[in-house]
Amino acid sequence: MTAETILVPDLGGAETVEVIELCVAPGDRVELEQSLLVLESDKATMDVPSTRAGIIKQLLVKVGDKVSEGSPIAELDVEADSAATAEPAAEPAVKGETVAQAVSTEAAASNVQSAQSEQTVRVPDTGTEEPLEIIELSVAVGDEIAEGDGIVVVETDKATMEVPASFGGQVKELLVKVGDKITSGDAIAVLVTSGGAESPAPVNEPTTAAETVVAESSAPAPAPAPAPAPTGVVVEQDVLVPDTGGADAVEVIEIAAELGAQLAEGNGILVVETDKATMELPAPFDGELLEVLVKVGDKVSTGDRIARMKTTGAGEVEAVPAASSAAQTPAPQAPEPQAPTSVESKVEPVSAGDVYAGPASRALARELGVDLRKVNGSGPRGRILKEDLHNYVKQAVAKAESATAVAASGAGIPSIPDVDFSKFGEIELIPLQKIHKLTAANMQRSWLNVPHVTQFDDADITELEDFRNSLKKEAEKRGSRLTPMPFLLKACAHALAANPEFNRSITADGENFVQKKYIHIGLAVDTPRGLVVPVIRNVDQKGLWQLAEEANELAAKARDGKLTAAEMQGGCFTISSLGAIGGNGFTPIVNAPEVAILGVSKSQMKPLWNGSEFVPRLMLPLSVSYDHRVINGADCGRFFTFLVSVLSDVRRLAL
Ligand code: CAO
Repeated sequence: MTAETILVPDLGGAETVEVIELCVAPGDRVELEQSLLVLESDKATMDVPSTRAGIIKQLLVKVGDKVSEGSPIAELDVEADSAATAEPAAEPAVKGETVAQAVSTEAAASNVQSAQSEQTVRVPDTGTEEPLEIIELSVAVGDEIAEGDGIVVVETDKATMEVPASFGGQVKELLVKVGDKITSGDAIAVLVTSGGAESPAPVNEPTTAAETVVAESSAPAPAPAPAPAPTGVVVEQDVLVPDTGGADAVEVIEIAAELGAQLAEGNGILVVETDKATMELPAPFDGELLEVLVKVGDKVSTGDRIARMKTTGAGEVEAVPAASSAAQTPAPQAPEPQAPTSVESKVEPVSAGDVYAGPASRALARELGVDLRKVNGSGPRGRILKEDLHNYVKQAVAKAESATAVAASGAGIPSIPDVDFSKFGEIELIPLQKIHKLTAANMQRSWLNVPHVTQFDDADITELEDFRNSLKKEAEKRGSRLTPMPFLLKACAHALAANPEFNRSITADGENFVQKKYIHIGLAVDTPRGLVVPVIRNVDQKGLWQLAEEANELAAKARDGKLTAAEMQGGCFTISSLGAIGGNGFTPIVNAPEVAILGVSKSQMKPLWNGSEFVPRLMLPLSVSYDHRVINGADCGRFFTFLVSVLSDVRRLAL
């Protein structure tokens, strides 16, 4: 492995550009040409691809940094083979610093054809008298290294460079350590070379020029501004494609301005894209956009006509004919530029022009078939990042799945619109736990499928509470708690037995009722993870103490997240009690395919007319929601009256 430093390539004239996106992280393996980061000038975004395959050792820049040509951006661990084959192209469009030249040797004259010999590796001419700091030792004593393998890595304020061996051998001794400063001619290591090795090159005549790795880019250069119209002249001028930096036939991917728009110099007219960069072709002067001569998908090259604009000068000179040769003449021949003063700079981009994304994101969008205009960008100034696309696709898939579920249930309702709440203030996204998602899906399914009706009534539980309080001590002795819940369970079991239509389900095809001959009742339990409904079996066959124990045990298991799936299945009816929390009443949602549910609110002492006077009675507000496909209002009236009568006279529980 050798360390290579990737530098910022030729920026086509731009001085400093901003790093707006990092596409890789330390530890990532990158392939040749894979994008490392995205740079942005005021005119273009540009991917910087890797010119080596290897592993990212270190990123030397972060988002927001300003870089210019030659700035180091990343260090790569490159396998020797990869480094050897990944020399820059014959005519790299980049310039970069030269990594330390090849290592030389003291044993220049010695012939090592057959015998083993020790040779000292020295620092070659570094091109500077400044000492260079060693930041890394690339080899250890005992390592067999080949010609070209790095021995140490040194660093200047501009670049990190590797000092490679100009001959192979075994490292016998390292003469330097991290932090040492070295200059040309310093001894850095002793190698044992074996027979057959080539004679090393003499000092100061390096044999290997290990060039710094630089990123190559075909990003078009920013557009040179053609000459504007002379003062006082109304001119219709053609807008030409500026020097694209060698990239021929670049594709028009967006029309960024509307016909008739008053453009200020620099406002984008088109967006073009190469495989490496996306660039706006700006208006070269202030004026009105008369015509766009290309469409999305067209290929354009330097000098092609892309639009016509009208500029308005301040003076009173007659208009120059449209598309005259003078209008197309480049700057040097044109009259002295003077910006018209009367033209307002205002761009009304068409929808496609709103898209702000780099080439990597655009390529990914094409691959995924995503319309970028629908994606919210989370990057600087709303730029669309790759992760925005991934999130968009995830949401789209989730929506499609829930739409399928809704369609499958026959509802076909429109979905609630997706709102960007961050527009209105600070927000935080809290991912739904599985249990929340399940509850949401179950509730929605029930709400959409079951025609709900809810009835309300109050049960006089004065005597029930007297009885319960009288049993509290005994409950303590048994190590139990006796709340109103076991009484409610028992009363519901009686009411279900007496009103069998409440102990039914309807088959999915709507053809049959399923009459259950058992009475299993679910108990809605509020837990930190969400709502769960454990089921107590054969409630009709159990006494109050046993029901109290089972309810407490299942509620505790639910809160600890220890319920098994089996413990939450098989319910015929559900009790949802908010009695310990408060409220006068609520409309619970039927836990389908059950057909009814009891809602319990907080008991309250109320004045009750007994025929001759008002007496204080403890009243328990109850509600029953039911599936009107299975149960009629009169059925519920009977069920409810029965339930209330049992709760109001606990002796009836014994019947
Ligand atoms: N009125 C007044 N007090 C009540 C009451 C009521 N209706 N129901 C219970 N209480 C009292 C209890 O008696 C107990 O007080 P004491 O210890 O003095 O007797 C206290 O409130 C706490 O009761 P609890 O909540 O611990 O026990 P519970 O058996 O009544 O309820 C359970 C158990 C699991 C149902 C409950 O803890 C729970 O999770 N409720 C929330 C269910 C829910 O979220 N439903 C909504 C679902 S959406 O449709």
